Amino acid sequence: MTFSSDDAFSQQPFSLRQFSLQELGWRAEFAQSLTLDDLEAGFPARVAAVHRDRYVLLAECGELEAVLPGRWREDAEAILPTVGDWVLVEQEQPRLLRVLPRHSLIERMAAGEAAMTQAIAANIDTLFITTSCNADFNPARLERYLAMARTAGVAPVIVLTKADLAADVAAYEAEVHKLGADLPCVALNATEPAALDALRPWLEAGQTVAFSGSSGVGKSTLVNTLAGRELQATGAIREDDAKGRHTTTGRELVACVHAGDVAWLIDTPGMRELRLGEADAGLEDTFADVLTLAQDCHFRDCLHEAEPGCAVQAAIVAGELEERRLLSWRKLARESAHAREALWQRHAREQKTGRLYKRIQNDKRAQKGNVDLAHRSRDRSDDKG
Ligand SMILES: Nc1nc2c(ncn2[C@@H]2O[C@H](COP(=O)(O)OP(=O)(O)OP(=O)(O)O)[C@@H](O)[C@H]2O)c(=O)[nH]1
Ligand SMILES: [Mg+2]
Ligand SMILES: [Zn+2]
Repeated sequence: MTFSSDDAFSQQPFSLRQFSLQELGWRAEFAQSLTLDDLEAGFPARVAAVHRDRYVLLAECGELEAVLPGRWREDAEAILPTVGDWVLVEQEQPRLLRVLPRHSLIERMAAGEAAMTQAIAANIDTLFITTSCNADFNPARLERYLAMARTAGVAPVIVLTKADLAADVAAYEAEVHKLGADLPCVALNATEPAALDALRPWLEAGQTVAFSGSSGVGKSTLVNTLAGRELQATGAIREDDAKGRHTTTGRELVACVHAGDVAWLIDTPGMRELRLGEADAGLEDTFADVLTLAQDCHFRDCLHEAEPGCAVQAAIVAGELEERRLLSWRKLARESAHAREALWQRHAREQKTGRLYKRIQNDKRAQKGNVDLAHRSRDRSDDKG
């Protein structure tokens, strides 16, 4: 972890550079969640990296490591910290006390059968949805990322890398424009320092941004360019299909210092597949065109298939809406509904097991109480005797 070369501290090892709470991205709303007791017991720090139960943290006193209390892992309901989180650390020993309320959380459904969400990053202001001006470009995948970002309360920006290698960058930009007229889109060469100027509007002091997208699109290359140092490993892509080799495997906060301002970058591993969690809120924004048209359908519960008076189908026939948009919305809405149902069922199951566990504990305690009482009455009768 280091900072860009235009900063006076840039040649110092990271641990020597200390950041103020403001520089680390601290906000008034985090302070409001702390009580006087909290501040007596601990101090705030930001999670820079997670290695199993070991957390690398950045605090005003510098970089430190802390561990997770064991009981957090056992508690299915516990909120486990992720990169970007603010946590309270015990004064006496490097142990986490709790996670402060997040202003945003990017998450997806975890791989595997269990209905679990996987946190990607917390307290992010902007998600740079990264794709390349080549075979990686896929509007349906971008819509997936857009829904994820907006559900998380994070502003999305589409970053088109490898503009230096493409014959017609404007064609890619035009495709992005179809996903929303107001959606910011930046085409760049991730290996060139000019990329910093292009992304600077989102890198103001105290801002935190994350990069997501498929393997090989240049997320780590961009992070290195913005940080001014080769911090993240990068890897060449396959020539035939432009696919990357999954070079990055972890997530980490990297400082981007320019003109004395500090912003924070989070590189992420390229995703093979992004399965949406419950994402209805994000889908509403991402498919505003489809949903606005749907308000004019004759039937309120129109499925936009072959119903008479369907405004969505009429727009497709008139060439005003791409059929691809309707199909994409339908697919993601189904996925979101499925995730909501699965998460709800798991929650209900866990509550039930939780209640059962508590009842067993209570029964045990009650039995123990009876034994204690029996002992006491026997003691008393002994006294008498
Ligand atoms: N010419 C050119 N090459 C680029 C650009 N961006 C990335 N590359 C190259 O693309 C390859 C993959 O870049 P990485 O930064 O490793 O990609 P990544 O998105 O971090 O990939 P994962 O870590 O596997 O998810 C490297 O060889 C980079 O040098 C760009 O804008 N222009
Ligand atoms: Mg990478
Ligand atoms: Zn309809």
